[in-house]
Amino acid sequence: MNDIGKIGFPQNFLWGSASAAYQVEGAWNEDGKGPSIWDTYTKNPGTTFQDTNGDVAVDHYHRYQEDVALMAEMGLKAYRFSIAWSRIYPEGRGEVNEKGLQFYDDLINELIKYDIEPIITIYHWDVPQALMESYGAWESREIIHDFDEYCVTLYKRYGDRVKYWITLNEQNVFIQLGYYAGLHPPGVKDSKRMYEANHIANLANAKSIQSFRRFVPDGKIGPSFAYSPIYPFDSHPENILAFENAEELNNHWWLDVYCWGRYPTTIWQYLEKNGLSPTIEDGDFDLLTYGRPDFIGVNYYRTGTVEMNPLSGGIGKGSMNTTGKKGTTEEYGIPGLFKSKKNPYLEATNWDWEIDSTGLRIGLRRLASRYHLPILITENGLGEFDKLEEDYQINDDYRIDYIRSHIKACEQAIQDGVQLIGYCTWSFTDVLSWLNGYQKRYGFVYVDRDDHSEKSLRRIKKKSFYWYKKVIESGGENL
Ligand code: BGP
Repeated sequence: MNDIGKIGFPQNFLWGSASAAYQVEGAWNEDGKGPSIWDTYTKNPGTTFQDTNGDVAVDHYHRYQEDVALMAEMGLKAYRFSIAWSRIYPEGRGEVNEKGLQFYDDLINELIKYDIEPIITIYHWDVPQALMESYGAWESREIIHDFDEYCVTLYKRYGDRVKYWITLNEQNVFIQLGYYAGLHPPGVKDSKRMYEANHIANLANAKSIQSFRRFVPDGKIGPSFAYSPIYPFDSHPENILAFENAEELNNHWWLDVYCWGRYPTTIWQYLEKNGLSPTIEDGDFDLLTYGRPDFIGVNYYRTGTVEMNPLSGGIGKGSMNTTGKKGTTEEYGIPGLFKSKKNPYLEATNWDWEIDSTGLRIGLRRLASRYHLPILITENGLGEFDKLEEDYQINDDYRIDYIRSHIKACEQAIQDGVQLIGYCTWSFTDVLSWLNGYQKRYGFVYVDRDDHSEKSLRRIKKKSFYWYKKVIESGGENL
């Protein structure tokens, strides 16, 4: 498909940026906040890069006014942030913490003051520790009710001012890393438990959308999915089959449930045969069909390329590059289904994430044609080492190149017919990267801190800040 004609971006396009509570707020035990699973997990030595944690993070809790003023200076149209569940319910359920609610009230009002559309992420991985202790969090159906109560509290409090809501951020990541790879809390490595927890998260997601219809009838809601469209390594039929397996297991396994309320057939069959399929109770599929979202939230960083992986002697869990030493990622796969393969046509970052703006266009088109829903890009960006020069300049041209090419891909996808609501970069300021510490930076605004010291926490605008400001000003014309 060639690029004929120019449609450009819609007038009300949400030029935004995103963050998550644990990665920016700090104040981990202030104003009545209870601990989350990340507060406790990161205190176990060896779980994160250089044992970094979000106790202080970039201190957004105390500096949100300064951060929002910078967003306003940039001309940002939307800011996506998450709410820390244990700030609202320190014990995960029961008593509400008014100071927690007040913080997000203040943040929302500050954004609105500058005409910045607030986009709330209800859950960005930080389940209250108390719920982990009392019933194993996502491994118990009790969480469906508690999550719903938490959601309803937010809908009632902020539904008058917030139109766009994200339910779960990257369920596919927090479930797989938490219950299969053992890299996120609770550090479990068990496929059966993963599929069970995942089904419960699906139900919680659907229930929260069902309640949303009652309390925020004019709002828009959807999950954010970590979407890596899959490519086959080549046209060998076995590799095409591997591609079908990976696309279905890695993507449709979640998206079909969100959008259609059902699991894809062949992977369901595979799990049944292997004793891994989740327990289904009466009424589950009815509830799942209520969960159809208003839009699909897409977190896009890269594509994945796969080839066949023999059942016997095939590659299993690999290992992730969390150090920024290029080339240290190991291949991973599922024997009998597929394994990952480096794509020879793509450059990669220092963390081995392949850079592929065409992959974004391909992915958006696949989603639009399959699910017929609008799409909101809730994350896209480049994690790299940044250098603070002597004169307080940060010349992050590599980030500008990355975002520019991805915005172009968005424009092309719009021409292709994709209904795109907005584009949020990851992230506005630098933030804590869950497993990669503070050295992996994503922001338009540099934060003066590192893995070992909080330093001054001063905010310094990078070259990309001025560039994105012009992009927004020109409605995406001036790239
Ligand atoms: C997504 C998460 C974000 C953010 C981003 C960058 O998966 O939703 O919270 O961390 O990825 O990832 P990383 O920090 O691992 O580089």
